[in-house]
Amino acid sequence: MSQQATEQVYGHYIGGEWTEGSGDTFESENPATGETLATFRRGTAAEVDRALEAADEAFEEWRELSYIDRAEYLWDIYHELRERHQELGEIVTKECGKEISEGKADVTEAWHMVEWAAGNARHPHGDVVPSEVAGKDSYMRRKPRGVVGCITPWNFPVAIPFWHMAIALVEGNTVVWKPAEQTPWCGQIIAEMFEDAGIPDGVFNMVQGFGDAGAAITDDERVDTVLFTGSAEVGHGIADKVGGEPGKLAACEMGGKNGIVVTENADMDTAVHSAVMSSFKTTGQRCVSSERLIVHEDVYDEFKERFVDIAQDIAVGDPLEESTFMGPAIEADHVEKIHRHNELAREEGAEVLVDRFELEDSEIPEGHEEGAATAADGERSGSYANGHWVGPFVYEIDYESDLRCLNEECFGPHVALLEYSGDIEDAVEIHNDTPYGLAGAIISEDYRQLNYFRDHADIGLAYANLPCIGAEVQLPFGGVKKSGNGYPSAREAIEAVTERTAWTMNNADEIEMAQGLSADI
Ligand code: UN1
Repeated sequence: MSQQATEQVYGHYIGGEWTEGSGDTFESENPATGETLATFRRGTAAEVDRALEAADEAFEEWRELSYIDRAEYLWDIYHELRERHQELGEIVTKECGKEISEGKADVTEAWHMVEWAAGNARHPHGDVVPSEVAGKDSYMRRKPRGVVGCITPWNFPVAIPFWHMAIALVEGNTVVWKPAEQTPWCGQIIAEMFEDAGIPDGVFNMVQGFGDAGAAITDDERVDTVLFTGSAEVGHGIADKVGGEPGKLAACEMGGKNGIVVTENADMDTAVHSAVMSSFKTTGQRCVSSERLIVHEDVYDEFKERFVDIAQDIAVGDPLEESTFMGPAIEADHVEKIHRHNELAREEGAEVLVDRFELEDSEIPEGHEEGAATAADGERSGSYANGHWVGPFVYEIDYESDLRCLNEECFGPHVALLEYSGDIEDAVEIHNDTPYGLAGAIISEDYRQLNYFRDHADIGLAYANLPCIGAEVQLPFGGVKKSGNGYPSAREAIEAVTERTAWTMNNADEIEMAQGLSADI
């Protein structure tokens, strides 16, 4: 599949073959223009069943290959991702609305993960463990768990599928993957890459579709591990259901209500820059985006003035233009959701500092045809008129523990400024006061404050003097509290997709037991 939309209806990749299946059609839409990119088939329980059967059947042979042979297929994909960087970056941008440097970074992150997982195939995969008994050797060996179900989100439509699948496959599992329903085009392209790499039939399977197809995967007894990245609502359902079944395992990474602490001795340039990046990149639609800025009273006014100035002017626009900072929101329903969060903050007493939720017509990108942007009757026209545009919403509010606006994730360019007084302990108390615990940052020149934050912030990803977005693939990516239930990426994902065997071998002629246990009969 290329850059051009076609009349074709795209289906699923199951057992090494393309199939349309029996489901209804749905469309992939460009969130900046509302235009249809391509048409796809919705996966039904029947397609999921065939995909699971294919994955189950393929497992026995796939697991017998060496790690290095399995990784070979991924190296092919690694090269393809690199060669098609620009093209794929543009496709990511067209399908999920991220501005182009982010679209390309998504592809870069994908090949980084493939490189990490495939390179890992040349590392020993276990441990040598000493024995109490001189004649014995003990090892911890890993073996694949079997069929891994992967459910991935739209905001990283190329990178996150590889977080899950590259690791699962190199470790010897087979995969059934459902891409997000908002980004099926990226799903189609990734499936074509696996096909081109010649991966054996049934080892990799892709079923397009919605939540019902996802549930058909996660609920099936043939699935041994579920790797999920997405909303807390869906992730908790999966964690409860799958985690509750003996022998099954779920590693889920979910949302956040991430905070940045700016202390009294922060460097202001670093503070403002980090907060802007964390709050507005990807239009606030990263699970690691910040929605709370917790700022010391001594620097509050200066920080507020500078942050608000930038939020007021930040370039929302055509995501294919390099000068754009924020593209559109993903879809109309999401615009509604962001609106509800903005209104909730107002109802709870927010002092609104920036409200660009409804962009002026003049702020909507002009489209490439003549006379675009605003027609004479005041209605928007032009190719971007139907985009899902939203701008920054910044408010200040007196911190109170149970305000919903400070506890519920918006997943948009919606951010609260909270003024604190006192010490780092007071800031961290506010920082930790949400049900989530994914990412956060501290901006401070005092190493004691940095260390305190590192040790006491209830989060999985903590940054010092940096934005709280942009983690590298070799780090564990996951959180605590409502944000996490396992880590579906990097080294920790290996734990989720492998079983451990403690293998103890006797090298002596006699049997000698540990713990002084008598071996006499
Ligand atoms: C997400 O927001 O869903 O750390 C993933 C980052 C990226 C991954 C974000 N590497 O910002």
